[in-house]
Amino acid sequence: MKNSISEINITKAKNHKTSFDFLAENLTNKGVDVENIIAKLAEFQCAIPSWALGAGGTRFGRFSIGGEPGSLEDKINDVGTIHSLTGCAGAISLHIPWDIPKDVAAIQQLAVANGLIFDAVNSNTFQDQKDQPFSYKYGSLSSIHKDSRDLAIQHNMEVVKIGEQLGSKSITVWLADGSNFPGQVNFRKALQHTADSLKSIYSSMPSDWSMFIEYKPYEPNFYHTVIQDWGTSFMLANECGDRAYTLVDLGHHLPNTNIEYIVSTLMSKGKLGGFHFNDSKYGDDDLTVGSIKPYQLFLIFNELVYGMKNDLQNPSPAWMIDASHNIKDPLEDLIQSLEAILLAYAQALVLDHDQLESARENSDVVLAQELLQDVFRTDLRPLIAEVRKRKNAAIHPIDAYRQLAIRQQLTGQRGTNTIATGL
Ligand SMILES: [Mn+2]
Repeated sequence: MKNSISEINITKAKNHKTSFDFLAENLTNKGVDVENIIAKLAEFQCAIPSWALGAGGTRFGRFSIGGEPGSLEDKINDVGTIHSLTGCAGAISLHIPWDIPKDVAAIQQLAVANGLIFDAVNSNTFQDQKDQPFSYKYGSLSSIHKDSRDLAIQHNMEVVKIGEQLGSKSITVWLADGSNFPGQVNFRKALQHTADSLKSIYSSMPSDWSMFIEYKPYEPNFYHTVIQDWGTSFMLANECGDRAYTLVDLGHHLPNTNIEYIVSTLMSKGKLGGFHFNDSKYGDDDLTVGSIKPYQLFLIFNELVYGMKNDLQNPSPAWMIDASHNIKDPLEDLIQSLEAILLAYAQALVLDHDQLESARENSDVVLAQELLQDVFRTDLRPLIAEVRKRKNAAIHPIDAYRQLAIRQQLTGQRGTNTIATGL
């Protein structure tokens, strides 16, 4: 595929050079170190979850698009394709039990051949599996029923074991636990059980592993969610220990929440461990990153970039796209998401944070806004394209994907009626 991408790049090279040279000169004139930014962008890698490669939509109907991955091997190959085109999707995040590797060595080999590593593994206690002895209907790690709690703890431990074999170093725990009606559960007991269960899982992890605790305000429970916000996650992470962190998922906030402020607070306390990208208009819509609120994404990246430079107590966050819906070709959707992420990251890198700080110190509100919006309204896409070109990825990945007729090829190989395993 690399050869075909290079051939397509040749046809785009002249136009790209004109736009990049123009942008690079303008940025240099403003005092921006373009090469330094290119180097930082080139290092950025974002994990693709194994459940995002089929036509998704977890809540409602699915419309097959043809050529969907029917096995974990297919999914790894699809992420490999995205990585070849974009140069920034060098990791896959597995969801257990949807994607349990049968032959670990073969799966590892396939990942290496695709230039991929295994990022955080994800447990699933939000649905019962076939023949499960105790149900999660009334909760898992928080359940009032000890048998269900123990089963959920055991499952998380098994997920860590599978991750260990693959070289993962972290587990993400997202709990659907909560209640649908007032009076259904005792808040205090549910929270205490959750804390105790998480501590059991945490203490069983290898010493170089981290735990990411995800929060979400509502859904699938609509009255109360045990880990409803960053504060609850932060508190539980602190109770577990140094290697437990909060995970921010962009869609897991009530409308208009100031997510960039949450990011800033968590990083300053050294507790932002993982980050899930998506976009939303109303709730946890899981839309393509940057499709609805690109300015918010830029403001969030400003805090991430500030934190990565200044909050040295915070580890480098584990990045993952957590989006899935049912009308786009998922590979094109993921390529669009990666472009939006890199663009917001580039904008945040180009922003002169020292100048912004001095505007703040002078309470020059107007200048602060000017600085932010000047960067946001500068078209930095040629910068991202240049990073890809230097990595022998596609200057324009969507164009290349279509020119190479990748979906048609996948449909030819896998058939028109395949349905991705998982969701
Ligand atoms: Mn998530």
